[in-house]
Amino acid sequence: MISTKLDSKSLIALEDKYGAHNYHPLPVVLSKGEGVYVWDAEGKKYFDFLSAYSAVNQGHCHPRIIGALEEQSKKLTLTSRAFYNDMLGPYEKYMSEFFGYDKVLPINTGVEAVETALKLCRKWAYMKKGLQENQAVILFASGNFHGRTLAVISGSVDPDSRGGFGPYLPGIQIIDYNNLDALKEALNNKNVAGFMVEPIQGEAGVVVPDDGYLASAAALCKENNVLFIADEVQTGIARTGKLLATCGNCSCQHNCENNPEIKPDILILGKALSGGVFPVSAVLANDDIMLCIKPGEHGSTFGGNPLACAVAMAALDVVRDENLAKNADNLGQIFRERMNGLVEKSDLVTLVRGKGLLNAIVINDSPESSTAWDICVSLKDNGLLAKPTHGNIIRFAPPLVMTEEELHQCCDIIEQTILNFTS
Ligand code: IF1
Repeated sequence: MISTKLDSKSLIALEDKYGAHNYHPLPVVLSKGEGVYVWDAEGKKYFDFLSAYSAVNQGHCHPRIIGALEEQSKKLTLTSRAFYNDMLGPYEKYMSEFFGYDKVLPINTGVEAVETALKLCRKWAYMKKGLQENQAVILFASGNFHGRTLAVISGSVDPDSRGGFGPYLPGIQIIDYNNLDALKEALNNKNVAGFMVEPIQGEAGVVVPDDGYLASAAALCKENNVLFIADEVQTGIARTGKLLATCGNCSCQHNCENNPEIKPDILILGKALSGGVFPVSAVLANDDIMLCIKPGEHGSTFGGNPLACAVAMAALDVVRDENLAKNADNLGQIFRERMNGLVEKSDLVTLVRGKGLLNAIVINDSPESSTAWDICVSLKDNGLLAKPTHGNIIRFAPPLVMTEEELHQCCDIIEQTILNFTS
């Protein structure tokens, strides 16, 4: 076990001096995690209500996932795709069956999977839809977050993510999120090849679209021979109370009857696909789309490595065997009920929204104020870690292995912190 003897203050000073300043973390230094808990360098215990941005859905250091990691790491970790390996085929079969697609393209980080989907969509547009070379347009929704590469920030409207990094990639058009008229209008352009969308926008502050928006958007795309591309990097793998937020046609056993069938033409997964152990992402599609990319046209040194295959299968086994979608659904309802109670009692909280265990509360102050940040610092002092987004919104996304009793304990902490909060 690696043990640093430094205290939190010195560890923060090290990051400040030697690390690039591309983050502004909450002042807490974590050194251990187990299930729904993390511990700081001084040994103080916290409930984790961020789950590494929904990567740790299965809880920290899940023994089954770590077991798979340990076992495989002693056997074979990386071959590159220059050779076959004995884990990739079984993993690809597992993934395709688990999510109901013909094929999977394995890659590493979320944003690489998004890039893969964009490339696949463009290729399909030229090979199958018959667009003229270099003419393809992919629609993005305003308020989106799909990662940090140049292609992806070219489709962002967030000045922090985008500003100062130009020139931007052409062939991207941004339309209003949750607005079917905007989509219809954009689809008049025959060069549109795809629509990239998050089923719930995480970074925008857990923005849940109207019921029926996703299904209608998918139907409009189909009518216009445009690929409906779902970025489920954050919403996928049981986070929103179903295996997928677009669930309706996959092989999961969860209750999807309130959801009309939405089957994305391209499905993008990441984060919790590895239970947060290391980066594992994937793009799924059927043959007519996936086979548009040929040998040599796309890939990555680490994509599909045997270690990732072992870890991801264990991570998905846990989601299925521990019924994490159902648990997220149940606990999410309790959480929103409790937070709605708080909205009644406190002038500081105006709204709670979300699905499953992807939720946010809106703080009654301007996005420029430091109130939400200060509340998160108080929450930390009271033993619960969460992070503000877009100034006055606090996102709450605990690991999905939480028990009902633990959730009530957490709601008590949130309630007490907010009722006692004075700026
Ligand atoms: C950071 C937010 C979450 C994502 C969706 C792709 C990616 C992400 C829907 C890229 C990544 C992360 C990255 C992290 C902050 C974070 C985030 F607050 F910015 F919006 F989760 F809510 N699609 N989201 O949410 O995946 O390449 O990072 O593996 O600091 O950038 P990645």
